[in-house]
Amino acid sequence: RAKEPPVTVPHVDDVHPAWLPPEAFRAIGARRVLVLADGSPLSGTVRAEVADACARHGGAVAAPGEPYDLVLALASGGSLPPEAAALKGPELGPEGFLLARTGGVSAVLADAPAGLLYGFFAVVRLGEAAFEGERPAETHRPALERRMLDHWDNIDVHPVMGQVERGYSGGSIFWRDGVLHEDLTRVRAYARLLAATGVNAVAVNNVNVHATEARLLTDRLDEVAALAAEFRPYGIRVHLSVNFASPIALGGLETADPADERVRAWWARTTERVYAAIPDFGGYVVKADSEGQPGPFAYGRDHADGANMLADALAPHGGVVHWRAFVYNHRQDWRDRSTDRARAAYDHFAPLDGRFRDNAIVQVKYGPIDFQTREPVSPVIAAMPDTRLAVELQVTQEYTGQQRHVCYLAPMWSEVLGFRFWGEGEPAVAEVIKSGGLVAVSNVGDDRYWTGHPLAQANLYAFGRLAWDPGLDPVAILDEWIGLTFVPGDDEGGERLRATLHGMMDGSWRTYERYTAPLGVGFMVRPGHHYGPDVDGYEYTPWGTYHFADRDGVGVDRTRATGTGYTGQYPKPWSEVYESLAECPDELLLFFHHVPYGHVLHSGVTVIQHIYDTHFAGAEEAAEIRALWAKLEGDGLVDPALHARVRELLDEQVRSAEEWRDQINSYFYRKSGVPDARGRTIY
Ligand code: BDP
Repeated sequence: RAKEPPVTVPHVDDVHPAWLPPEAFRAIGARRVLVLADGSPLSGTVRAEVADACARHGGAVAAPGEPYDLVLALASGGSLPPEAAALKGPELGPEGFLLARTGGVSAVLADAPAGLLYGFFAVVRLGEAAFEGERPAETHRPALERRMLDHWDNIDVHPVMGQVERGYSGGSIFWRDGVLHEDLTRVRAYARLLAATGVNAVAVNNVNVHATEARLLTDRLDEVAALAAEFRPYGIRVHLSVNFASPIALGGLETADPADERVRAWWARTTERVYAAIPDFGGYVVKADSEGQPGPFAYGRDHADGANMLADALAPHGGVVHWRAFVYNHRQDWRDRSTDRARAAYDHFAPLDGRFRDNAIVQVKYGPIDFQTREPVSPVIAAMPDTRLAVELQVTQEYTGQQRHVCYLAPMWSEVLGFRFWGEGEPAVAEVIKSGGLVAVSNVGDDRYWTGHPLAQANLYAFGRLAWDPGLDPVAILDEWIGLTFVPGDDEGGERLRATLHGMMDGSWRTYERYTAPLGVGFMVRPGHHYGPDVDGYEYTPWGTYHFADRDGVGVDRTRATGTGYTGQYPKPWSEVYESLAECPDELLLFFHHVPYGHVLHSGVTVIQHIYDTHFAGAEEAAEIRALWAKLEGDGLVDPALHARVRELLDEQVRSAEEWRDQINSYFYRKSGVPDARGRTIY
C-alpha cells in the first residue's frame, strides 16, 4: 500500500465551522506545543492540528529541547519530558488519555494515537482553562467502545424520501447527482467535527438499501474506500448498510438463505474484497424483515441465523455486524387491532439471547415504538444479557420538529442512558451497552449550517459527548457547545449570549413535548412526512394504533391484567410500576393505560385539563423562545446571517406550535365534551 499522504486540516469556505471555528483553537494556538508521537496517520493528524492552530494564533510547534507550554505525548515514546513521565501509570487503552498541569506546563499522555487526538480536543474544549493554575491528573476513557452515527443517505434522490431519508439539512455530504462529490474536503471537515466529540464510527448509507446503494458493496466499493480515506485521519471507521438479498441482486444466486453454503461463500468472498480495499472497514448495518426490507424470514430462518452469517463473513477481518431490532408488523390486519407494535422487538429478539456471535451487535431503538418524543425505554435492552447491545437514537429530528423547531434532545438521551431497569443501585442502560455502544441517525446534510437549523448542531455535538461519557450533564454539554461555537467573551455580552441560548434550549425538548402529543401517546403526526399534528392520521392505518381515543377516554392499555401485556416485558420494579395505574409516571400514563378524561394525575389535574394546560403552555413557551432570540438582533453577538436563519425558523416553530395546540385541544375537547376549567377558548 502507498504511504498515506500527510494530513491537512480541512477548512471549508462558505460552510459554518460549527464547534470548531478557528477562534476555538486560540488557547492552544498561541502557545508553544511539543508533540511526541509516532509515525501513524493519527499522530500525523495531531501534528497537523497543532501546526494549524499555531500558524493561526502566533504560537509555535516546539522541537525537542525547546521550551513548551503544552506537551502531547505517547506513553510509549522513549524519553518523555518530566511532566508527561510523572503521569505514567494507569493503562489508558486505545482511546483514553491523561490530562494534567504542573509547574506551568500542561500535559496530555496517551497509550495510543487516538487517545492523543481525543486529548488534543479536550484541551481545545478547555481553552484558556487548560493553561491556568495546577491541574491534578485526570484520566479520560470512553465509557462506550462504539460511538457511531448512521447516515440515511441515498446516492440517488429517492422519489418519496429524497436524498437523505428523514434528512432536514439538504442533500448528502457524500453524493450528489448520483455520484460521489468530487471534492471530499467537507467529509474530512465532518470527520474532524465528529472526532472532536468522540465519535469513532460512521455508516454512510441508508438502512433502506435501494438498488443503487446496494452496489456500494461491490462495483461501487471504491466510493466507500474514498470516504474511508477522509474519515480515517480522524480515527473514524466506515461501515456500510447492506441489503440482505444482495446474494440474489448482486451475486446472481437464486437465494439469500443464510444456511445455503453458496450464500455464505458469496458473503465471505465479497467481504474479503471489501477489506482488501478498506483494511480498517468497520462492518455492516442491517435492517432485515423490517418495513419491507428482505431478511431471513423468507427462508424460515431467524434473526440470529441472519446476523451470524454476516458476522462469520466479517470475523476474520475484525468487523462487526449491527443488526437492527426494529422489527414489527407494519401491515396490521383490521381484524386484529390488538397487535401491539410496542411488543414486537422483544417478542422477536428476547428469545434469541445468547445465540448471536461475539461480533454481532443487536441495535435497539431507545423506545419500543419509533423515536417518539416520549417513550419508555425499550425492554429489549434488559432482556438480552448474553448479547452485545447498542442503543439507537435519532439525532435527525424526524418526530421532534424536523430541524425547524428548537429541540435540544440531550436531556432525553441522558434519561434513557441513565435508566435503571432493575431499580436503584442496579446497572443503568449506559452500562448494559458498554461493548455494543451508542448509535444515532445523523442530522447532517450539505446545508451551509450542516444541520438546517443552526441550533440543531448542538444535538450532534451532545450525542458524541454523551456516547463518550453518558454521565455528563446535558446543560453542561450545551454550555460547552455554546462556548466553542459562539466563543462568547467574559463580558456582559458573552454572558447574555450564553443566558439566551440556555433559556431557549435547556428545556426545549420538554416544551416540544408540551405542545405536541401528550402523556406518552405517540404518532399524532401527519402520515408520511411526520411533520405537524394529525391526531387520527395513523390511528386507522395498518402501521399501528396509537391512542385509542374515544368519547370516554384515551391511551393504550398495555397492562398484563387487561391489555396487551407489554408491561410484562420489563423486569421488576418497572413491570409493576408501569402496570399500576397509581404508580405509572404521569409522562407515560397514556403509553401504558387507557383512562377516562377525568382521571386525576399525580400532578393533581385531570388528564383532559393536563392536555389543555400543557398545550397552551407549550405554545407560549415557543413564543418566549422566539422573543429571547429576537433580543439578540443587531447587537453583534451572533453572525447576522445565522441570526436571520434562526429567526425565520422560530417563526415557523411558533406557527406550528399554535397549530399543534389548537388541533390537539380541539380534538380532545370535541371527543370529551369537557370544557377548559380555566375558560380559555377552544374551538
Ligand atoms: C422510521 C422512519 C423510516 C425509517 C425507519 C427505520 O420513518 O424512514 O426507515 O424508522 O428506522 O422512524 O428503519
